Order: sequence, then C-alpha cells, then structure tokens
Amino acid sequence: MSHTQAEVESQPEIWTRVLGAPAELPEAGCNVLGLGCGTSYYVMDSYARRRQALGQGRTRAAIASELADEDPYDVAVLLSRSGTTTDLLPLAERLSERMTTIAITGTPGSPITRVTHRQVVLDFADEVSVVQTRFATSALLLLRASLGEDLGGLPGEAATALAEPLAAEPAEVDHVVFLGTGWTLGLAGEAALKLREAAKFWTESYAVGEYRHGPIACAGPRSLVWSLAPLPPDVAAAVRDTGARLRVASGDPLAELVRVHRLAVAFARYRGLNCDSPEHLTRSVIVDA
Ligand code: F1P
Repeated sequence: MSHTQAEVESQPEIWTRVLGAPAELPEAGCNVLGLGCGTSYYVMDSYARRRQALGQGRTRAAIASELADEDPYDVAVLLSRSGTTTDLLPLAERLSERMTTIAITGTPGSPITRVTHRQVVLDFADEVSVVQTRFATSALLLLRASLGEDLGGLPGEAATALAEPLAAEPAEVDHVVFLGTGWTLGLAGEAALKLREAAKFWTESYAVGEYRHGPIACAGPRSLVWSLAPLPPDVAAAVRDTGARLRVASGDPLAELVRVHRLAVAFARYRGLNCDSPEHLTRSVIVDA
C-alpha cells in the first residue's frame, strides 16, 4: 500500500484527534488574512470564505506570492505543512511587525515557527507523501472547528467515504471538473489539484455559476463533473446534455474530499504512477536566496 493511500485511510482517526485538540485560533470579531501556497492556499481560501459567510469578521485568503495589498488585519494565519515554503517566510517576518501571526504547521521547529508569534503544530497529521491529503483536511477541520461549527459527525462521514465504491471507474473517465461555491470553491480547487498531483490527470475547477460561461465547452461523455455544492437545475441539466457523468456531494463537502483522495490514488495506480513521489513535485518549494 502506498503512503498516500495509508494517509488517506487514516483520516477518520486523525480527524478525531484534531477535534479533541482545540487550538488557539482567531476569535470572532477580528479581521483575518489567510496565507498559503498550493494546497495550503486552497485550505485557507475555504476557511476565509466560511468565516466571512458566518459573520465572524472580515476574512480573506491570498496566495503567498501574490499578496499585493497589505490592508491592516488583526491576525494573519499562515498554513504550511512543511514550514519551509520560501514564499511564506519573509512574508511572515514582515507581517509579524504589524499584526499577530499564527503558523499552522505539521513540522515542529520548522522555519515558519521561528518567524510567527504563535504556532499550532499538527505533527500527528504530517505525511510521508509529497501529495497532501490528511494534513490539509485536518487543518481545515481545525479551522472550521474554531468557527464553532459542530463537526463531531465528520470522522464517521470520512469512514463512510472510505467504505463506498469509487466515485468513478478510472477506465471510463479522462477529464474531471470540480465545481464549488462559497467556501467549497477552495475545496474544488484543492480537489482538482489532488488529481493533477497524484495522477497527472486533466482536471479543472470553477465556481458553480461560472461553469456554463465557457468552461462547459470541454465537457463530453468521458468527463466527470463533480460538484462539491448543490447545483441549480439549469447547470445540472446543461451538464447532462453534454453526456458527462454528474456527481453532486450530498454530505459534508470535506468528507467528499476523501472520495476525491481515493479516486486520485486509484487513477495513479491505473496509470502506473507512484503517487507517493510524483514527478516534478517536491514536499515544499524552497528557493535559494
Ligand atoms: C505547499 C505546497 C504543496 C504542494 C507541493 C509544494 O507546501 O505547495 O501544497 O503539494 O508539494 O508545496 P506547504 O507550504 O504546505 O508545506
């Protein structure tokens, strides 16, 4: 069994640990900037949209290398499993002079822990695999729990997701489109990234309302359109008209991501790829000064 598969399958147990270990994260009312790269950016985007929608304070997420405006925020939350991603480190130092900075990392003692004011270390969720699965979902679970959401049923939902048949047969699909809206938009981006990273798969992700405005042109009988949010009838009908398969998440979208992880592992195996060490990828992107 690959490390990735073992890490995917450990999610019910790891999520239970996350929910039993509350962390000191931004309180309601303060303004929050979330930062990350790759998977970590998508997690922060989901958190930011969720927090903002729940009325807990102005919240936005930015790709660490793209932060242009530095409007005043009370708190910056920087997510990095490795704690070594170069795009984040000088930024953390700079922001620490102006606001409270909190690092969420899987790696105790990593560089990001030395340039932030507070640290939340999820070392029990860290991974051997380059491709992030349980660390990312654990971070989002922790962040959502800090918003007061009742998430006690999620480890059980993850276990159900692991026990079901695969969402698609690898031989029947060669294109997957993920849709999301609000906080599930970040999840859609992460889901699409997962299949690219683990299986070099052709994937896209869009906001539900955007999909008919052009991207649907690429859909066909070998496409799977997988929505992490409920779909308006017109979008569902338009997808079916293309001949594509359609799947719409019915439970918590974070548990639906576990089904995406399983498909990523299955696609990689079908293509003869080692999803533990994907070509061209490294655990983190470190650039020499
Ligand atoms: C972020 C990240 C990963 C990606 C790749 C390079 O790492 O962009 O999401 O899969 O392996 O690094 P981190 O800052 O969360 O450690």
